[in-house]
Amino acid sequence: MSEFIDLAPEVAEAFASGAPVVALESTIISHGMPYPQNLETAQAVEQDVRDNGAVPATIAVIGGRCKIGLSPAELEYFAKGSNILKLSRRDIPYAIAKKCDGATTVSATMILAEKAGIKVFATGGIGGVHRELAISFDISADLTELGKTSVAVVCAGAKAILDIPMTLEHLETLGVPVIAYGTDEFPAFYTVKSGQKAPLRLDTPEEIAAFLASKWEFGLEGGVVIGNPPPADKALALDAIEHAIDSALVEAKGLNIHGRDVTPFLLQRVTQHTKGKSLEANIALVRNNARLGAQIAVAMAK
Ligand code: PSU
Ligand code: MN
Repeated sequence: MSEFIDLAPEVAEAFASGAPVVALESTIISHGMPYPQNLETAQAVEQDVRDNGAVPATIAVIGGRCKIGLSPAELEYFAKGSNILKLSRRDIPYAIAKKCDGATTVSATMILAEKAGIKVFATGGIGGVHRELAISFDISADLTELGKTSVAVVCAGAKAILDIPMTLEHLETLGVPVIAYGTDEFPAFYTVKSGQKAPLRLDTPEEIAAFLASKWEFGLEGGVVIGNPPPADKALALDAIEHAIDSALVEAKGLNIHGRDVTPFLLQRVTQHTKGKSLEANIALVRNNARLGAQIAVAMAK
């Protein structure tokens, strides 16, 4: 194990006994949801992983140490904390050298999960190609990471704040398999449908485990996107979310929000515009992804 990494006791035990482990990210806690829903969700998600036979490892950087698994007090700190950096790949060395506290995005969580030997990671949604790419040139570092780091990311697709067709095109260019779970369509986070057919479809955790084994045992490095549709009873209809997204995008432009602040800003505004309905959907889908992530990790351990 790298000298920069600390394993939580529960995770160290899981490694020692060969028990399945699922990585979880911390940006969704610190920058993706408001308090206290973020804390309740982070705790529920960890329990969902346990209830499905795996051990949760929420990943973050504390005082420059890369933490694989957080204690309940650390989880609370990330939910309440205000001076917590948002870390993607480029920011990790800064956080380590300056002994900062940082929440890991999908890209940074994938890196630390891979270094710790964790193959499955569950989150809400991945970053992607932003709308009006030609103006902002904003493509999430998550996509580049998926192109090279061998971790499976269970998510509810990409949010409709993004350009989903361009995101799928870019993932193809990067050689990243995109699998829809139990459906033909790539999910769009808040909504079950995105209007885009997923490139691949698999229907059971065992099929996904076999897919991952074929990819990595053959030496085809890089990540995999597993798009798990949000639970139907909490998912939103497209017309319920479209207006909220459009308003949030206009506001972001007016306020000249850019770089790493764009996604947290849009998420926060969409939550306000939908009067919390999008947050409810967000919580339900993260938990749904944690359950599937655990089932995949269990199938891989067999
Ligand atoms: N999707 C969510 N909530 C989040 C994020 C995505 O539903 O909090 C976070 C993830 O950590 C993702 C990051 O990796 O946003 C992408 O940020 P950016 O668009 O700046 O690359
Ligand atoms: Mn960006």
